[in-house]
Amino acid sequence: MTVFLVGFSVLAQADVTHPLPYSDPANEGAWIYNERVSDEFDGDTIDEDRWFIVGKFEDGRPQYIHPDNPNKKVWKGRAPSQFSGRNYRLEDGKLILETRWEPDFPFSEDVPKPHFGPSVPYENITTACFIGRREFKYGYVEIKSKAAPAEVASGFWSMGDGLEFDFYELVGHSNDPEKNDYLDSLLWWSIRDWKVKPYGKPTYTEKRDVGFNVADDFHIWGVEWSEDGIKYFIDGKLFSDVSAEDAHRWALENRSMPQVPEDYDGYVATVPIHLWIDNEIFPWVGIPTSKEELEAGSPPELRGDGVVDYEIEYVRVWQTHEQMKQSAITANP
Ligand SMILES: [Ca+2]
Ligand SMILES: [Ca+2]
Ligand SMILES: [Ca+2]
Repeated sequence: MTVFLVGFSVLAQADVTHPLPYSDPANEGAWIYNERVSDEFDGDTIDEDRWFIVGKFEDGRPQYIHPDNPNKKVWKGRAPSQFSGRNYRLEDGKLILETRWEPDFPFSEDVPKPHFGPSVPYENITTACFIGRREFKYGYVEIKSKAAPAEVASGFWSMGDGLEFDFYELVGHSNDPEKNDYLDSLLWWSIRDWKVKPYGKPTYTEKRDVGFNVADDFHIWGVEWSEDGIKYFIDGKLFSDVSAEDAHRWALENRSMPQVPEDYDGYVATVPIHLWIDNEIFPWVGIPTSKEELEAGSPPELRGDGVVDYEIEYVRVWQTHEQMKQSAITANP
């Protein structure tokens, strides 16, 4: 009888058409692939019911209108780079986000005041941004990707109500030889609170060397996220294990000016999120000032066109039965 039940439960859970988390090939977590928010990027076109492509062109101008909330102010990118809806392609089952040296782009005249870093105009460089249109809360989020080998951040992150949850912001190359070895293998991930001053500062963050150059090859980044905390996996191996209590403690110890109240709960990753995949120039890291500088980290055969690639094989989200039920209750249609 026991044998029969074990066999039955394996059959019920195994699904030949859906992959399993790389760190859990036996599916001990009973993960169910969430088709609504995952994307294998194996088709010929982007499913725009799934993704908002920021800065799509209409009448020769990039448009910044959110399809689900036309009155919402849409961020145009981290200046000097601006999001362009032209900066992607689908190739060999991958989504390729392009950062381009494009001085002739019809850049916005706004000079944004960022929360962090200097105020600089939009100029010279365009990047891509995909925002998931459907939300979910808790689960196992995995991306197989290769960062751009350039002085531009390749990002995989998310936003929820008052929450920013950054899975990674990878800089594959720095034009400063003294910083390059540090930056090209640095994982920076954070939970940020946009509801409490100082807005957008981390309530938990880690900056750690992953031991390889993030732009050299594809790697699998997995984040198991629940109300109890976060387990971070790289290429199937546990890299970081942070309980909700750890995040709570970190916030109380590190959040000052103003100091957060004693009863502040730093584990703010407790609301539904929308996924973001994008490239951003981080002015505090460095700004490429020419086509040559943008492509300085590229292999010689890929230099000269003024384009660098951030490659994404897939984005997958799994949830437990209970998490899926909860997400379905709160999700947008
Ligand atoms: Ca794929
Ligand atoms: Ca390094
Ligand atoms: Ca190139």
